[in-house]
Amino acid sequence: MLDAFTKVVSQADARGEFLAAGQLDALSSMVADSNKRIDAVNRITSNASTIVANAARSLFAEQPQLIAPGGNAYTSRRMAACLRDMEIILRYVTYATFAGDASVLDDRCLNGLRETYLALGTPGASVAAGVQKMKEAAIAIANDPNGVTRGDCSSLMSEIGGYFDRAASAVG
Ligand code: PEB
Repeated sequence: MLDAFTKVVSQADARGEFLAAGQLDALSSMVADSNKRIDAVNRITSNASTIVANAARSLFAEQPQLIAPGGNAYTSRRMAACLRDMEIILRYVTYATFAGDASVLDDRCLNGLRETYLALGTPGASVAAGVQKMKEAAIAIANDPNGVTRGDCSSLMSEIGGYFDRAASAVG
């Protein structure tokens, strides 16, 4: 598991080079903007159950076969597993956002997930659709200008969106 700092160090070390000025600049602007990052993580974290529940509700409205008898989220056991999976993915997205690096998401959540869903007979494309819904909801909450110091969060939001896209394309 790497963060934005250890990632740069490990890449430089692999090449036997000192840290480059451009890398230091990028990290120093990340530090300068770190309150935005922590606010975003905080907001997504404290709204996690709403984000998961609304995304799942909207997924089941669009794909009602999932909750019909024989569907992949039919029975409360499978429904619970589905909500839990969405929550796990969202949790790893918050870790990646905090770390500023996708490796924790890749290594501990997405690695092998497609194969797991194949083996379970769970439709990966539906999981991906659920992840996209969480992305919209999470970004709407994290990017809400009310109640925080206003600033430009566009690059942070696209970074966060990228972690959701990565999760969706790992299973979809
Ligand atoms: C991944 N999901 C399921 C299982 C595992 C995961 C390992 C099998 C074991 C179990 O049932 O608990 N676990 C999960 C994950 C990590 C992990 C992400 C990462 C670290 O350790 N069903 C649907 C939707 C979708 C869904 C499309 C969006 O209809 C999910 C939610 N996952 C789903 C379901 C099961 C499951 C298991 C229904 C149960 C499958 C079954 O037993 O039939």
